[in-house]
Amino acid sequence: MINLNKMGWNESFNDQFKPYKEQGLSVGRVLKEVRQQYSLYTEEGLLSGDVSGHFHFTAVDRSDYPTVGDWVVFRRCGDYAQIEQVLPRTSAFSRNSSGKEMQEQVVVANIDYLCIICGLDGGRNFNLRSIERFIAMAVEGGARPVIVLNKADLCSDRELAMLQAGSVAEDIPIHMVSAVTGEGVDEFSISFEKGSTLAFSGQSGVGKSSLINCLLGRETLKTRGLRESDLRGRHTTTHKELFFLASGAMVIDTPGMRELQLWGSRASLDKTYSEIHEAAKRCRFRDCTHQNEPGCAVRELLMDGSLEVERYENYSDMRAELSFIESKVNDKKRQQRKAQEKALSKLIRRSQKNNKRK
Ligand SMILES: Nc1nc2c(ncn2[C@@H]2O[C@H](COP(=O)(O)OP(=O)(O)O)[C@@H](O)[C@H]2O)c(=O)[nH]1
Ligand SMILES: [Mg+2]
Ligand SMILES: [Zn+2]
Repeated sequence: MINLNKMGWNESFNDQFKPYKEQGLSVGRVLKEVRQQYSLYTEEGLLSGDVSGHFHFTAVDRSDYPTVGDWVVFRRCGDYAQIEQVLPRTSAFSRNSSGKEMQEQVVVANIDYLCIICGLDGGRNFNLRSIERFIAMAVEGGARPVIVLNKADLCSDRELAMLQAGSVAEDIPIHMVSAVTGEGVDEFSISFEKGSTLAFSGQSGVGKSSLINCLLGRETLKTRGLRESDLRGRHTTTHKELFFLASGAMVIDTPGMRELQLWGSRASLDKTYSEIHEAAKRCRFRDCTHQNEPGCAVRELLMDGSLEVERYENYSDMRAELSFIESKVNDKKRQQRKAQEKALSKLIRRSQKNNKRK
């Protein structure tokens, strides 16, 4: 029997699972997902499976479906797992799905740390504004952000890189590593507790898969050579997958994304931009957008130079994006509520008619 605790199983998952256990169902963690086919790690080893017909029927949103990192309840049919439930997530890293419709896409679930991987190869793989977006999404989803500056071997001024990274991230750990020379990788790996789950995120080409290979000490993941012309790595990771590290932690590789499409609410910016959040309390208007209102304390920070213009602009852009998402999500909820009310009143009318007939 495999001990689930090594995979991050805990008391609270156990409590959630109890009623299902009594019905003779089993539980496992999703290690891999390829087109809705799931690999599960269970007490009895690896199983593959997919969601049951009942699951499809009751799922409302894409985010209801299992994703890598999820704990799922399943019915065992021989060597096959029929997934019936996703246990409530303790955290999630989500983005806005790339489709037309605004929808939450849960990239990975139940992660303790979101590692924001950057590449110090002099290109656009080290971008403070992009780091800010990832930090906001880590906070939004309930994971602790960690900054990883990879390709240290290519960096001519490490001190400067550390300073720059530190400027966007108070109190966030920063690691300087190289997946090629292996330096910094051990220190990085031992900084996470046994049984904790990390997710690697960041643009494609920053070295996520290389770093995981380095951590695993073998060539498990495919990586590909750089195109000399633009320093960008080619996109080779096509699915998410969870790996076990010798240190006892787990790490999930994710396909890179050119730009992180935000998901969540404006509140997720408060921790990322704590100095703006603090100043905003002193703005004259409570709903100040910090654009051109009189008595705006945030713009005062800008004027006296204590808030960088780029940082402020990134904040404003993200705030606008998140406001838009919030309003769309509210619209959707309102529509759903309306539909429910309509169905309910129809039901009531019908029963009143029936009563009259009696
Ligand atoms: N010089 C150097 N190259 C690296 C390092 N890490 C990754 N690379 C290279 O960067 C490219 C992209 O790496 P990959 O792991 O596929 O990036 P991913 O898209 O984030 O998974 C590959 O050519 C790697 O060999 C590093 O620490 N130093
Ligand atoms: Mg990759
Ligand atoms: Zn203001």
